Amino acid sequence: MIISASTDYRQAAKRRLPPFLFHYADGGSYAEHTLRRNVDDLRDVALRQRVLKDMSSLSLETELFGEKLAMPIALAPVGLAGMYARRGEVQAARAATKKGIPFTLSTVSVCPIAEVAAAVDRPIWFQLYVLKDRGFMKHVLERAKEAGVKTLIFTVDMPVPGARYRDAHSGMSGKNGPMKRMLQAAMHPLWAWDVGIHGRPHDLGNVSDYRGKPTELEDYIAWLGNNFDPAISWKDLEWIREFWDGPMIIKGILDPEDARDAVRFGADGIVVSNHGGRQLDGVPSTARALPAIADAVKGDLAILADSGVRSGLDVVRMIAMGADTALIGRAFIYALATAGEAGVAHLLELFEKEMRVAMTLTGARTIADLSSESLVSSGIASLNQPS
Ligand code: HOC
Repeated sequence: MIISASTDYRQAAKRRLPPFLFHYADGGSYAEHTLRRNVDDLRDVALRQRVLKDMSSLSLETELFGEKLAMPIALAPVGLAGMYARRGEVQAARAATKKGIPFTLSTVSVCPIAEVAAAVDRPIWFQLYVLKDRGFMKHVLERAKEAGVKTLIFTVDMPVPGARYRDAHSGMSGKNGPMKRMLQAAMHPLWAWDVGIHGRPHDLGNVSDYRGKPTELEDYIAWLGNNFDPAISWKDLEWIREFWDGPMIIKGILDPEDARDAVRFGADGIVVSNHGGRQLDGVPSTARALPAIADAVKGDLAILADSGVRSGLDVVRMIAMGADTALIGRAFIYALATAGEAGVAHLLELFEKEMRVAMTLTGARTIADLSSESLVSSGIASLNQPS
């Protein structure tokens, strides 16, 4: 069944990528219940159709931290995105910039910050994890500043890794991982040629830059394993503030009390997110969590939302439920893997068209016009009941 353009790109990406890489992007944690609910719950949010309202002029433009966005979408930080196409982060950043929206570089990218920032004429956003190695965190923050980054997304829902059984099966992790990955790469020569590795493993730009030596996937997995930091607390925000004076967005908020704490600790924004269902399986979908969080903190800081966004309709739904901007992750990764920059550009065009149709038929001329009034109230009410 075709649900959206990203479904088509997903199928194409599945054919093109070695399984360990496809499943790394596509998978979630444990039984992947939350991963599925993200998509299903959002799709079930019913839009309220309105007619005969002269919708001849329509604007998708919005503003965040003084930055103009052609539509309320930013590309989410995705670890290892540069393995999905040659210099993948550069290609995706170019597509986003040409479309007038921000691209967020993950800490664990293939391309280093300076390379991506230099490839586009709009400041990229940068995403940071809390790692035990605070020297590394400081190092990447300095590099981000030098590269002209203004907006920082600080991911806080990864004090421990989620149990990702798909990765263990596919070869992304586990003791036979290296052998499985090598065989799979050999069986996907088109991908190997496209990403330009020709049998060589990938180097992880920011990590290598810090360690002063190439960091290949194997090495990265070991380094990462030692670096998750369960001691993370709100105090870490104060530490980061010493190095960062630009807008700071806390990613991984699912509870209204945490959202209020983010306000109290001086965050400029939050991402309502369950990490795409990749961390704690069994937590609510973003669609279910967002309305209560928006009730608690709307207007006090910027609200971004991700997890489950697969179409322009989903963006409209997120905005109507209280988000200011939606982040898209898997959807752009599938397009990037299939057709590089052109694929991401095409996907963003489709998202824009879908948003235009949805706004025209819900009677919203501007992004500010989208509100709970744009939804059929029973849709939201039923979503707010525990499932
Ligand atoms: C502490 C570093 O977010 C994922 C990504 C990358 C994880 C790196 C964590 O796989 O969900």
